[in-house]
Amino acid sequence: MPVRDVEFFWKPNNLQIKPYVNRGANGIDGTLSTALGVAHRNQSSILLTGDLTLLHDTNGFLIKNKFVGHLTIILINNNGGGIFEMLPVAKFDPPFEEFFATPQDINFAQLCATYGVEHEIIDDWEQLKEKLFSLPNNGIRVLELQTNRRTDAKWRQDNLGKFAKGS
Ligand SMILES: Cc1ncc(C[n+]2csc(CCOP(=O)(O)OP(=O)(O)O)c2C)c(N)n1
Repeated sequence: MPVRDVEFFWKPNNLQIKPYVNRGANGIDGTLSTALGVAHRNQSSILLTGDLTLLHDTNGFLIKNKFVGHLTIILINNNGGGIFEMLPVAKFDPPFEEFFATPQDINFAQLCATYGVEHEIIDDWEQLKEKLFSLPNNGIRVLELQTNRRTDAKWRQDNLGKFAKGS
């Protein structure tokens, strides 16, 4: 959902941010490597990603020793595929959790430590803004926001229609 949320909520502005979207044939694979490729020898960059998408490509972190530049990864960790909560099948559990949401219960602090990547849990918006205000020049870091995919889906279902009608 992160890329869809950006489409819904990112207001036009003149900040000169260059967005890249890893869409391809809709695959979630390779997203981390794409972001590292974009950030390599370039401006400090930010990747906004879901947990399953990041997990699909964690070995992308192995380029770390050759990577020149900075990448901040904003990880929306809702423990599984939040996108599937938007489908009618979400009402049917089983099989929803095991076969659609596929939560992996990963401790990202430990995972990042394995790859020698910085990791931090973000608890509030002020903390996030502060972290993004001025990006470092080097290294890779993960800023993890823990969210609840069910609550988020309900919020979208309750509110997106209203915004579309402008009421
Ligand atoms: C290579 C590949 N495998 C599986 C899928 C099916 N798929 C689409 S979205 C998604 C879940 C993504 O989960 P996450 O990155 O945690 O984001 P969220 O849905 O929670 O926003 C999956 C498995 C895909 N698009 N590409």
